[in-house]
Amino acid sequence: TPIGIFDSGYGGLTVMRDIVDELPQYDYLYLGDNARSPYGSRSFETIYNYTLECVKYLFSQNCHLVILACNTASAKALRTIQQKDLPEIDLKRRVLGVIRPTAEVIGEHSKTGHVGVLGTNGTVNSESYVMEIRNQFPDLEVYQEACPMWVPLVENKEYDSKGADYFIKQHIDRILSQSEQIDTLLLACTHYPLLIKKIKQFTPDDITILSQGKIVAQSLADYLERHPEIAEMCSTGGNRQFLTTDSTDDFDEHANFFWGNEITSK
Ligand code: DGN
Repeated sequence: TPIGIFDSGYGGLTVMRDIVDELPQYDYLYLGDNARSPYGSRSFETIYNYTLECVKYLFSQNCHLVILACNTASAKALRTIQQKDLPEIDLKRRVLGVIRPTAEVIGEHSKTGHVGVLGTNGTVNSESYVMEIRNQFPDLEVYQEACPMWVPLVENKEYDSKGADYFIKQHIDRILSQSEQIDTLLLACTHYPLLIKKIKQFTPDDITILSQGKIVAQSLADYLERHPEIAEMCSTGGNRQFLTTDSTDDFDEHANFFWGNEITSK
């Protein structure tokens, strides 16, 4: 059975890229809910319902393990799905997100103990990162900034424009103004690594910028090692399949920017 990877749209492909690099042997089935994306500013109820529906779909396609490669879905829907829905659906199925693995290592990157989290409105308002990071590193100070303009900059291919300069500088300045001691900035959204060039341009050199793809991939590798019974269920053929809830032509046209190669979706 393939490992299911879910995202609200294209963004999860940046996470899947790193997962596939780390664990190329497995089969993967990606589902992008492009018809209803972006999730970033939607309500808790809506994000939860959409995410659950997509997770159930991946289960129906035979996935036993599903990764929510979307920060907004991980922030709003993961806990309820793990605690309430999975026991009702099938005790053997697993759904993992991207927030806990990132929270588990962020403290190792900071010397000052002051870290900044950049994400969508949904991710920031949920306070999920603040809670998860405090669980792992109780002494860490966590600052947050929602950057609602950054996803549209990427999706409209405006990442290299003057307009991008304005909005990227605005949010970097805002988060850094919360504390002079911040020495680590986490890009807690699937799209932000694609803005890395400009983010670096507006961030002082002594601040570490963390993307989460590699962190999530390493954490999944560790998880599969610790849970051989789940790893055994995941088929190893090196297949990658891509599904979208919207037009496959649009998906194929835009997805290569996130994936790095041509994609033919279904
Ligand atoms: N994939 C979303 C995230 O990581 O938060 C960003 C896109 C969106 O739905 N807003």
